[in-house]
Amino acid sequence: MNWSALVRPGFVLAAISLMAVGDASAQEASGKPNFLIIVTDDQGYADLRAYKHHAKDVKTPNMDRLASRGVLFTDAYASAPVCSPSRAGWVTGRHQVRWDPKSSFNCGLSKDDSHVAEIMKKNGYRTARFGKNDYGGSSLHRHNVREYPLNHGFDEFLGCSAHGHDFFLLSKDIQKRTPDPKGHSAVVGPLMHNRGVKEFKDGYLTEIFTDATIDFLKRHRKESFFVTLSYNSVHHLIHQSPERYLDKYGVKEISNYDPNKDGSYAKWFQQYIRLGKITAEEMRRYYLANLNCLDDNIGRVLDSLNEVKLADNTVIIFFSDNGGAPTTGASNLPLAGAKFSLWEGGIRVPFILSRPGDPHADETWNQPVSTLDVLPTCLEAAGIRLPQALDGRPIAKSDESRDLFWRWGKEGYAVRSGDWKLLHNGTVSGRKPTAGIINRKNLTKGARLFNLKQDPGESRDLAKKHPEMTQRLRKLYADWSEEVAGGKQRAN
Ligand SMILES: [Ca+2]
Repeated sequence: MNWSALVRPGFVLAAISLMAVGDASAQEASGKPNFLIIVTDDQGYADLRAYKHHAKDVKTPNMDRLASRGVLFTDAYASAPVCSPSRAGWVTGRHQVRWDPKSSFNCGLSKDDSHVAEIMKKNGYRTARFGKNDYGGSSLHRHNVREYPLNHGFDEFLGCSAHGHDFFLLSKDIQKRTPDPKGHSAVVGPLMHNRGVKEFKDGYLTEIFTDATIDFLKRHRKESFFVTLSYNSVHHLIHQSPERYLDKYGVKEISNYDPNKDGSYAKWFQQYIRLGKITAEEMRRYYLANLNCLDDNIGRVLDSLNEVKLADNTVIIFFSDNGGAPTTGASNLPLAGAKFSLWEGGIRVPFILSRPGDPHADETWNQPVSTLDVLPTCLEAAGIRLPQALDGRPIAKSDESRDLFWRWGKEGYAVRSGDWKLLHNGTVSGRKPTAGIINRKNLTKGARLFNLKQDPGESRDLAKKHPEMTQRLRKLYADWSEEVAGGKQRAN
């Protein structure tokens, strides 16, 4: 398949329909590519080996394998620095502040915009989501809300709707015995499964989501499919990995939560999401163990695509929903900041676009792209007409011209235009961060201007040196704010 013409939908369809049909399944003959979207959780910018800037101690051979068959992006951004709004953005291709102007943890899905799964389903795709769903508080644990996958275009779902889930405790019994099984952002007990729930007496979430995905690929190999595989790895509780991974990284197993001696789950959970019981150095090892297991499981999915002979007709897009978190042991170096903030470390994420036969395979692109581009990129590759007024756009080479915007926290906002970034009221984590996180405590107040090309770590505020640029970016943000609030339309 020749993807060089991907910037033009008509050419894509022509290219796909001309491809050689080796293992002539009905699905391949239909000429539609399949889609597999792999979302990781809180993965650090330096925690992908394929990057030149990778952390020295990180190994991700399977993510690297994906990068080598696709394009790796150094300047890819999530639309928010935390899980829920970032996810609401990518699945609609619309910036989530359009329906959640205060930009909160609880944005939900837009009532007026189609979810990517709805569009895919309407166009004949078999759809499934495995893993973390998470559009914020008011939709958690409920089957009867628009935010539940089966109510917005997915045929199948196995996963959780919360920010996190215990990686091991997945039984009905533990749910019954825990005083607050849903009392925290992380939960214990069965997974949500289609219109009911499903318990697992043994098993590990990363492997369960992988197994479910592989099973789906095998069952639907003769149809066109759109699958999102949203791991909750490498989110807290980061210390929870299968023993063989802990052994490999030289850290000890910590006993699972036990309601008979640990009190509430929330209280137990809180002990492990900050440094204290676990040192910073140990936390990094736990993180690497968890990431290693994640990488192995991504490898299993890639192998299964080869096994069912669909690798040559499946577009894979891989990214993290936000930057590395301050206390999981993630590394965002050389960027500053972390999850929960609009410093680069909170919003710039690992991102791979892997298209079969892409002539740009194994290239690294430095142009700014957004997770809001995932939906339009998929639709264009499928030959589906794009909805009006998307904030994302199909990813194409040398598209340098766009401006990107973020809003978060008290009067917090950021704008990127070319190499310049304006950051207003950047915050830092109140918790002591691990070694891969730089906090710029002295630069948090007011408007700070950075040149990301010269200073990716946002250490030198140039606002006073370049007042005209500061003003230009302020104006861009003001215009954007007006537009997303329903005011004048602006060309994307
Ligand atoms: Ca996240």
